[in-house]
Amino acid sequence: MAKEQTLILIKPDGLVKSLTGNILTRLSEAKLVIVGAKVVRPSRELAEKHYEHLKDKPFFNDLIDYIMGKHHNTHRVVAFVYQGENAIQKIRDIVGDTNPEKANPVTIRGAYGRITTTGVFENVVHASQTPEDAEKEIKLWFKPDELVEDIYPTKEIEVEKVKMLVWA
Ligand code: IDP
Ligand code: MG
Repeated sequence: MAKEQTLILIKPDGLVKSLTGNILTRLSEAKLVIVGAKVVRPSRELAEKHYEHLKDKPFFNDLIDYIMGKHHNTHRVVAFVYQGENAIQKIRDIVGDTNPEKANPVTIRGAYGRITTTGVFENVVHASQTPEDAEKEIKLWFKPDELVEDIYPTKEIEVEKVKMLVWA
C-alpha cells in the first residue's frame, strides 16, 4: 500500500464543543504523520468548492452555512493533512459513517455527531474519501509551502504587484 495523504477538518461543531484535543488523540491511533495544520476562516467560495459534489442536494445551502460556522456563531475550521500508509481508510475508520446516527458509537462521528432539526448531519469532522478527493481538497485548503513534505508537483511563478496584508 502506497503512502497517502488525507485532509481532516475539525468542523465548527467540533470546535465549539471543545473536541479538538479529543479528536487529535483518537486520530493519533492511526499512527500517521501530520504534515500540515492551520486554523482557517472559510470563505463561501472555499466552502462551495469543497462541497461542490453536493451542490444539487437540498441540504447544500445549509451545509455551506454549517462549514462556514454560521450555525455555531463562529467562523473557524481547523485543517490538517495527515500522511502515511493507507491514510485515507485508516482515518475514515476512526471518523465513522457520514450519518452520525448510523455511525458506530465508538467512532468520532458516532460519539459526538448529531442531526439538526433542519436535517444537516453535524458530524464534527471532515475526512477525505478517495486519493482524488484528497488531492483536490488539500490543494484547496493548503498552499505548497504550508506543508512540510512535497506531496504534489509544484511550479514557481513570478508575480508582479501583489496586494497582501502585512503587520502595520
Ligand atoms: P463525508 O463527509 O462522510 O465524506 P459527503 O457525502 O462527502 O460525506 O457529505 C459531506 C457532508 O455533507 C457530510 O459530512 C454531512 O455534513 C453533509 N451531508 C451528507 N449527506 C447528508 C444528508 O443526507 N443529509 C444531511 N447532511 C448530509
Ligand atoms: Mg466526502
